[in-house]
Amino acid sequence: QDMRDGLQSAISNKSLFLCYQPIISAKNGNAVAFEALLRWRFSDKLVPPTVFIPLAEQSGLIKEIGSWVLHRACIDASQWQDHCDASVSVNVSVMQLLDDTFINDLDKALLTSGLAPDKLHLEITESMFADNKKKVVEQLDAIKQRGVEVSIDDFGTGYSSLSQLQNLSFDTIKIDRTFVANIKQGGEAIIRATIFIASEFGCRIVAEGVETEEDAALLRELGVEYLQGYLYSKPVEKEFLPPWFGDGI
Ligand code: G
Ligand code: G
Ligand code: MN
Ligand code: NA
Repeated sequence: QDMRDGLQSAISNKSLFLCYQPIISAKNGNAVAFEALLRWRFSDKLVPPTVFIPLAEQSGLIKEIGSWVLHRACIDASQWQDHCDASVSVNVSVMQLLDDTFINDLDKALLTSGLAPDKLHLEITESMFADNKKKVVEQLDAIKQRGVEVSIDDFGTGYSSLSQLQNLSFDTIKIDRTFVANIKQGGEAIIRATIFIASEFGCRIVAEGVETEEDAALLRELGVEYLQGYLYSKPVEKEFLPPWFGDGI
């Protein structure tokens, strides 16, 4: 309850902030995008998003918080466009996506920031298709109409079947970090299969949770084009991002 009250005033008292983690081209090491990851400072501690995002969803605050994230991320990205072409990748929860105000909010964020729509990627999880498939597809169509890109996050961990994913236009598949973590214990087969699916669907592939040079070398050999993980950088506030010069994707 205490935490819920805190979250209620988190936007106005500026205790929410975004960190960014680079997504790197396996070819040349440039940053092609930065994933925005939300952080909340509550009574001098950082509450993990795995705790406060569900809380925000239960209380309906996710609308307001999600809208803040979208606007902040678009403004930050439009500022780094001055020296770097990298896109920004924003996580969107299912409740947020399905809300009637979402598309309107998206338009506002693009308009006020001046960010080119193709520099914005929205990350959704495949488990979103479990219920409400029709409404999810409608929203994704509206997003795509605006030229904004869609990534499937945590691929392979959700409950969707491949048949649910067909006919959906998405641009990027993100291989979940659990498969990278056990790449030597069966993960490799899943990664190979995912790369095949991505090429059939004509979309890009990002591997998450790349922690060692060995992981990176293996993934590169398998044909993964984009890499993300602690090897390159932890999520950090934008002031602390190393000055990668992105080509953009
Ligand atoms: O950032 P990690 O550092 O702890 O993120 C944990 C989880 O929280 C991830 O699944 C991530 O997708 C989710 N998350 C982080 N930031 C956001 C956000 O802005 N919105 C939503 N909906 N989820 C987020
Ligand atoms: O679900 P999503 O993919 O949005 O979550 C991203 C989460 O993964 C964040 O919590 C982020 O801090 C974390 N993360 C990013 N890179 C690494 C990594 O190399 N190793 C581990 N263990 N976690 C990572
Ligand atoms: Mn993500
Ligand atoms: Na993920």
